[in-house]
Amino acid sequence: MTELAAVKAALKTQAVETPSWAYGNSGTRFKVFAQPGVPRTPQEKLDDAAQVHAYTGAAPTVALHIPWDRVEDYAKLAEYAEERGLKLGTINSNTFQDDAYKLGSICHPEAAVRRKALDHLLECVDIMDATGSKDLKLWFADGTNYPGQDDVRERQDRLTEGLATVYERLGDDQRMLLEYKFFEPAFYTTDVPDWGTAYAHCLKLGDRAQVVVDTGHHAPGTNIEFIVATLLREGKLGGFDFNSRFYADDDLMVGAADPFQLFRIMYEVIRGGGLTSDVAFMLDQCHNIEAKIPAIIRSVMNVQEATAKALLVDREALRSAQRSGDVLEANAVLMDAYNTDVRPLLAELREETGLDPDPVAAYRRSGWASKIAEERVGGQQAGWGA
Ligand code: LRH
Ligand code: MN
Ligand code: MN
Repeated sequence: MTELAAVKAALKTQAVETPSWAYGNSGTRFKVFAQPGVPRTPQEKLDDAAQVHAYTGAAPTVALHIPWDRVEDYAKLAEYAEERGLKLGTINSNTFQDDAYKLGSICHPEAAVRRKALDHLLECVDIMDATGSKDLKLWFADGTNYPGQDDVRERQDRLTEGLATVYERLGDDQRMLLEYKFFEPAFYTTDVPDWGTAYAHCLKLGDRAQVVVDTGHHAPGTNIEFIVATLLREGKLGGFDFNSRFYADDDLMVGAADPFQLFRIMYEVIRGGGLTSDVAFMLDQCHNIEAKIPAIIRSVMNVQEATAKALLVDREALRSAQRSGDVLEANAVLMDAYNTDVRPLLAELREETGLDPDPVAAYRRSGWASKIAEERVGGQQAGWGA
């Protein structure tokens, strides 16, 4: 295989999971700007996700968030997805929007609240059994706002206990993906604030517990690619929640704020064998002011572009520059790949697989946006308040 053919072959295998909540209305705590035609049901979110997959050919799975995507019959929802060429992906738990969770969920000081949270997490595994989902993604809003508010160590003990119970409930082919976030909604301590804490818990739990890197969940200046490289070395990188941040957990389109960072991350993924393993590439985004479906298409393309550039790194040349201590040359090799315009390559790849070379333009021409604007009245808010 020529080098370019190998790059193309690798790109063809990459799948990006889209989140159901990105299709619904969303906003900040100041205002939700409703858009015409947004889905009213989980089924309609899947209809939109099918559009993204139809034009990119690279978004075959959709993540659900429970209870935002609550339905009577999850097996039926999985069938609905399959009829549209999709599969249901990661099940995301939600232990952050009930009044009971004011002081936390599985780290809450009261046993009754911990039990409620645990029951929800166990229900999420039941849902996975029904949908055929392989991954359970856990993110906890747990933490404290004031020094002394609760015992930080005891909260870790409660977390350990709760996670172990969920882990034991998992099937042999199911994984638990633990997500960290450095702050928000808690401002003083967060119970899973960083990759180290998540890693320590996952290590204790076992092989089927891995860490999720949400790219928006780090302090400014954090070297995320180093975290990625480390987790991959340890066999503990479960996947990504991709998005962009300028200031906090902005949930903007992946690759929009810092495409170079995304390239560096993808380089470490490829370097560590993560493209051919079971690292999950998921989006976790909200499209507050831009049209949602084309933004999600754009996001999938951004991941593909960063991946293509990372695949184009001349690894031989890089290694030889690194070994001979040629700092400038090593950096130049990396930058050469980053500065390559991979759009023609990706367009060619799409044409080879029977897709339109320009997925956003093809979607715009399709008339789907005006069809749903006409047909759907009273679209659902993504998550918050849903
Ligand atoms: C938390 C988070 C987590 C949630 C999602 C809606 O900030 O990143 O992944 O499930 O947002
Ligand atoms: Mn996330
Ligand atoms: Mn987030």
